[in-house]
Formats: sequence, structure tokens, C-alpha cells
Amino acid sequence: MLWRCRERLIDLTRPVVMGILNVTPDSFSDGGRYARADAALERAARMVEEGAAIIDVGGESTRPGSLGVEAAVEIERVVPVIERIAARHDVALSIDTTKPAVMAAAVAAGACIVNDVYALRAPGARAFAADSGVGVCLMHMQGEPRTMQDAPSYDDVVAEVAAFLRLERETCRLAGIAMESIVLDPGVGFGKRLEHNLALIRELPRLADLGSPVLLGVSRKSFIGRVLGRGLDERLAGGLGLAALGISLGARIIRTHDVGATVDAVRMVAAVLQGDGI
Ligand code: YH5
Repeated sequence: MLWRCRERLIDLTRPVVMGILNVTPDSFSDGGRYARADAALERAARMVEEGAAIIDVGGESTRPGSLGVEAAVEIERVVPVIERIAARHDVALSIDTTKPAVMAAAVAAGACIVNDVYALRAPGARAFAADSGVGVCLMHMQGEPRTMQDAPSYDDVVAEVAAFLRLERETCRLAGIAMESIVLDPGVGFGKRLEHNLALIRELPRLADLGSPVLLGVSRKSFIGRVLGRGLDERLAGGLGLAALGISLGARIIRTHDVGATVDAVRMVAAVLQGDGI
């Protein structure tokens, strides 16, 4: 199973890890633009060493309650970082954005994947993806980041998320995006209550049955804190448990802040499932 991301083909026969690289001012102590790019580059080098197949660069916070930033601000944050990682490392770079202008600037700088929590629904986003041949991650979200956790509601969360992803994938296909370039993501924590998040993970095989690779992002999220009674920096073991479970239920890509530990966890699960110990 290969994920076509421009000229790069990512082998998903074995599960892979996507490392999260936030380049928002709240993620790095602010010594200005260059200090920020330096710190981000160091973090990226560490993630590559630890075995990340993909680094997901984001310049806008999409956490619950967050407000948007302008495209120009996002571009100024992510482009220097992407350029410098691409110059030094042979790793797939993904841009975490909903804005076509940011997608275009990031891809010109060296990114080959668009990770869009809005599933390319912004005007021009699908056309950009089709024309550039990037890999895309289509994620489910109910509502929008500012208000999505106010009152999430579903009759059947798994059926509704699966129907949304199937429909958005088809819309992307009709817009000219290759099927082999599309991965799907249930969007854990994006307009979901605890019970919804747990059901989506438990029933991952139903999403994998849609026939596209599935990406799962659970790292440090609030629902782990809710279940375990743990603060933000105490959720590693919970996240590793879920990464292992996610892979065993059919996810192919795990998005995480904790690359080294997650690579070990998913490689161990893959060794058991595939029986080859590699
Ligand atoms: C995702 O699941 N998530 S940003 C709140 C946290 C910790 C982490 C309260 N972008 C996803 O990571 N892209 C984000 O603690 C994503 N899938 C994809 N494809 C939210 C996040 C986070 C939020």
C-alpha cells in the first residue's frame, strides 16, 4: 500500500509515525523569527532520528476554542521551517492548514502533503491539491474549532463520520485528486464527546473498510486526560496504548508529539501482526 505524495511514495505496508511540529508562538519561547526556526529545525532533526516518516508542520492552532490567524502570518511561520527541514532531511513534510494560500506556499517550500482538518472544503483547496499532486489527509470535524466542543451530537457517530469521509473523498476524486493520494482521519477530539472518541477508536475497522489508509491523532488529547485523570504532560502512556490499539485495529499512520516512543510501540505491534520481527 503506497501513499502518493507528489513525487514521493510513502510505503504504508508497515504503519508509520507522523511527528507534530507546531510553529505557533505558544509552542516556542519567542526569541523572534530566526530563533523560532532554529528551535523547530532542532526538533525536526530529533524526530527524524527517532524514526518519523512524516513531519507535520502547523502554524495555526486548531485546538478547541482557538481563533484563526491570517494566511500571511501562518506562511511567515511555516515556510522558513519547511525550507530548512527539506534542505537537510529526506523526510516527507506535511502542512497542517485549512488555507489554500498556505498550502501553496508550503508546497513551494518543500511540503508534499496537505493535512487539513477542514478536509479541503475551503474554496480552491481541492483544485490546489489536484494540480500539485500532493498527498492529502481528509479529517472529520463537526462544527469549527472555536465552538466544536460546545455541544457535539450524533445519532450514530461512526456511521456519520464514515459517510462524511466517503463523501468528501468522492468529491476530491471528482475534483481530480488521485485516490492513491488520499488518507482518511476520524478527527478524534474535533466536535466529539468522550463517548464519541472512544467509539471511533473502537470501530476503526469500519473506517479502514472504506479502503483508504487511516490516520489517527490521539496524542495528548483531552479525552486521555478525562479517562485517566492526567494533565497535559502526563498522557504519554495513554497515548501509546491508543497508538498500539489503533494500529491493531487498522490505522496506518499515527500523528504524535512523542515520536520515539510511538515508533517503538507501533513497530512492536507491526512485528506481532506481520510475524516478521523487522
Ligand atoms: C488529528 O487528529 N489534531 S491539532 C488538544 C490537545 C492535544 C493535541 C488538549 N491536527 C489532528 O493535536 N490533524 C490536530 O490537548 C490534526 N488529525 C489530523 N489529521 C489538535 C491536537 C491536540 C489538541
